[in-house]
Amino acid sequence: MFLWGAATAAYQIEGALSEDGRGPSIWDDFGPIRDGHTAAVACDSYHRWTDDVALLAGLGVNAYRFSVAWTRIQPDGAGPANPKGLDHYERLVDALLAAGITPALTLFHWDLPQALQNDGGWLNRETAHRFADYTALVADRLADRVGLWITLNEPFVHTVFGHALGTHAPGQTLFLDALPAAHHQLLGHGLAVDALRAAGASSVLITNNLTPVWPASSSAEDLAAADAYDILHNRIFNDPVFIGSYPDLSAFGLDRMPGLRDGDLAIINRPIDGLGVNYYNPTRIGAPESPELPFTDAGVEGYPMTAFGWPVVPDGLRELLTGLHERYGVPLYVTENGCSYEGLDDERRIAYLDGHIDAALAAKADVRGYFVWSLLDNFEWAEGYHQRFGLVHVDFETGVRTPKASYRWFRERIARGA
Ligand code: IFM
Repeated sequence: MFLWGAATAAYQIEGALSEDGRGPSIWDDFGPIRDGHTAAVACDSYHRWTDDVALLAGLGVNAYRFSVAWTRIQPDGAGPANPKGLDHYERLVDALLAAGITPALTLFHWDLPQALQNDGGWLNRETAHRFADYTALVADRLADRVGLWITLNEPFVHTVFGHALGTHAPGQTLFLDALPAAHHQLLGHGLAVDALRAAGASSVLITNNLTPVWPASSSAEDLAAADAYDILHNRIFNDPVFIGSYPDLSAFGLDRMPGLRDGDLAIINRPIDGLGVNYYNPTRIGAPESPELPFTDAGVEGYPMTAFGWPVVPDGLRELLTGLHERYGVPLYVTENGCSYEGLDDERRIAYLDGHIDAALAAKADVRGYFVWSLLDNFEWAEGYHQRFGLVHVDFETGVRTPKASYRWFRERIARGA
């Protein structure tokens, strides 16, 4: 069955940051966030989750991708489960199943327990083991009902924005010294796969944020720079999972992946059931202009832009999925695709989604699902509430949800089938 879905993430929609024993996460006090916005209430989905399920049922999707907040399960990132946290997600899962919707559960969508950050966060190898412990707690309760498990969401973005550039929590500016955070997330992924299998989980994915990389020209310098960027953005996060090795990092002056120890790759390379692909736009790369990095972002021009300033290139999704199929040969799920635009009559979102769905279905690849980012307008990280990605408008003063034109369009598109 092809999965038609919508996606969200706990920190972006739930609010209720101090309720039912939830512990602090690295995002709770992070700043700066545009206009000082906070996720204290967000979409209030911790309280309004039945409204969300009703919206999903009305949309006609057969899958919902959401994430579990680690700090609701283990407030300090270790130790026994907080029953109220597990109960919350169990109620959600059961309500989805009752509505005929497959739960697609992401275990880590960036809201690391602050207590683990205090011990070094993902730069500390121990965090990978804590992640596996947390995974086991969730899987022991829900493995019999969750149809699709996603270990990590976008470890590239969490590494680069959170640890290299500091624009996301935990706000570190380590540049290439951030790479151990990538390796430890991937190690955590592999250990979590073992925990999921032990609990009887069936379908397990990792979700990566991926981009087709276009060289700015056919010069040798631009081609080499594009290759280096492809390694950093895409292959570091895919190759060890599906091939069992890291790509050559010599373009970054490294002879091996920082943090890598004997035996790690066998864990990271545990067999899984496919790759989750989050696609937003291609990247155009030219030769380096400074000695720090072996590439420069040359910008994609000549395409319409979303409100976020991201180029709209539907065919990039076909190119990406086809290339992933050729390199890895695994089932692919588009676990996020969408755009930020204002307004309830969101014709530009409809055009965006229509073009990207056609592109996904045209790929020469085994594509098994497509999830819109996002069901709801929500807390867009450092942008606060400024970027609206939802099929459903949320009034952040009142929590009132109003389906947009794109919601009605997506329902009809789903009914037409894959
Ligand atoms: O909102 C984010 C999401 O959390 C991860 N993928 C990209 C989305 C849009 O920026």
